[in-house]
Amino acid sequence: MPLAYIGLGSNLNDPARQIRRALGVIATLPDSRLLAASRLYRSPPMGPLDQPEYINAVAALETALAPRDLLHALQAIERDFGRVRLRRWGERIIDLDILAYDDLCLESPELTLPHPGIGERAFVLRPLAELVPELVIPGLGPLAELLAARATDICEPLEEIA
Ligand code: A4P
Ligand code: MG
Repeated sequence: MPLAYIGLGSNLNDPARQIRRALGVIATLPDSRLLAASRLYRSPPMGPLDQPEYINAVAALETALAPRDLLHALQAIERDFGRVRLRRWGERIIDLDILAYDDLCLESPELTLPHPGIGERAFVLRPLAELVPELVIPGLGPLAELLAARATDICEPLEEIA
């Protein structure tokens, strides 16, 4: 089965709770199996600075859903959570992005794979590296190298493992 990585982000209405809830729903997607989820990470907002900090996580999902079907399933979850689009890169109750889907490289109006910007975002790279440190992102290169270039960006686990 294809393997997809899903990026989760939230900065409204108890973001940590929203991320955990969303992981619970992702685990129930048809023809799919949630293999792993990263810890929750906090980071300052990218984009407008007058918004709360974000909580992010990454999930690894084995799925028989085609990429567009997976996107639509994730968008349905966003709608169920009551997500309203306020402004670009603005606050949101939940954001579910397909970071990568197998080795697929795709550029269409609806879906770009890997997700654009993934290579510059510590809040994506760090949780992803927790799950698959050896990952090579199609078209971008080794995750470890991308992460090294972002070493000074603030993005820390909510709770360090004791
Ligand atoms: N789309 C294309 N490719 C994909 C993909 N691989 N996965 C299209 C998901 N969607 C994809 O997305 C807009 C359109 O992208 C969708 O209709 C889909 O067809 P959206 O989530 O509805 O809009 P958006 O999120 O407001 O826009 P954008 O530019 O995608 O925002 P980002 O890039 O998701 O950034 N700061 C921190 N610290 N942490 C964050 O998680 N997130 C954002 C949002 C801003 N700042 C942040 C964070
Ligand atoms: Mg999005």
